[in-house]
Amino acid sequence: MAGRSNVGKSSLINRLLGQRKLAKVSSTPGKTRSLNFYLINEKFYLVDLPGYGYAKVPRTVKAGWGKLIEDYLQTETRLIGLILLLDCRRNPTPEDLQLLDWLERRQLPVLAVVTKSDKVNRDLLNRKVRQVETELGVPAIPFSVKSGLGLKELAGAVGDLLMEKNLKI
Ligand SMILES: Nc1nc2c(ncn2[C@@H]2O[C@H](COP(=O)(O)OP(=O)(O)O)[C@@H](O)[C@H]2O)c(=O)[nH]1
Ligand SMILES: [Mg+2]
Repeated sequence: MAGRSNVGKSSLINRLLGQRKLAKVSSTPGKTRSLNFYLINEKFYLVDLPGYGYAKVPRTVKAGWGKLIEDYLQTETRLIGLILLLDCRRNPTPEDLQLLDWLERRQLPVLAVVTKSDKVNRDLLNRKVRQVETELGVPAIPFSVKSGLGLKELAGAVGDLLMEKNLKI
């Protein structure tokens, strides 16, 4: 799972796994600087990549994060896919596109999740989902931890991915 700081990644992980405080939800963006591995049912890891795009982080630290993520995405042989989170009120950033670039040669499935969908009306949301699909060339689903929108679809998509790898729990 990847996405810029404050996109709602920790909230989504907690909601997806049904645990209130597994991943730390912060009001201070840019806090998580490492990869967090969650072993699920002793079968597979959900990997929480460090957030990016937080303006106050020094350039050298930013470069370090980029390298960390690039290395992980390009060399982790057990990686089976990427879920990229995007805020429904923002446009995809160069960093978001960079992640897809790093993965391109590996031809792994990518799913975009449009977060905080409760913050905009349905029309805007639908337009955003289509915009993301067109700009990024990957399927996108709207999601909200508040309303639960997209939760079933996301769980289903992850389940399908695992099933393909015979990792179905
Ligand atoms: N309204 C709304 N707020 C959300 C949603 N998801 C996350 N947030 C809020 O966005 C902020 C950042 O969330 P967090 O999960 O820590 O983001 P992270 O930095 O990507 O891990 C917190 O204040 C969350 O409560 C959502 O679906 N709807
Ligand atoms: Mg977080």
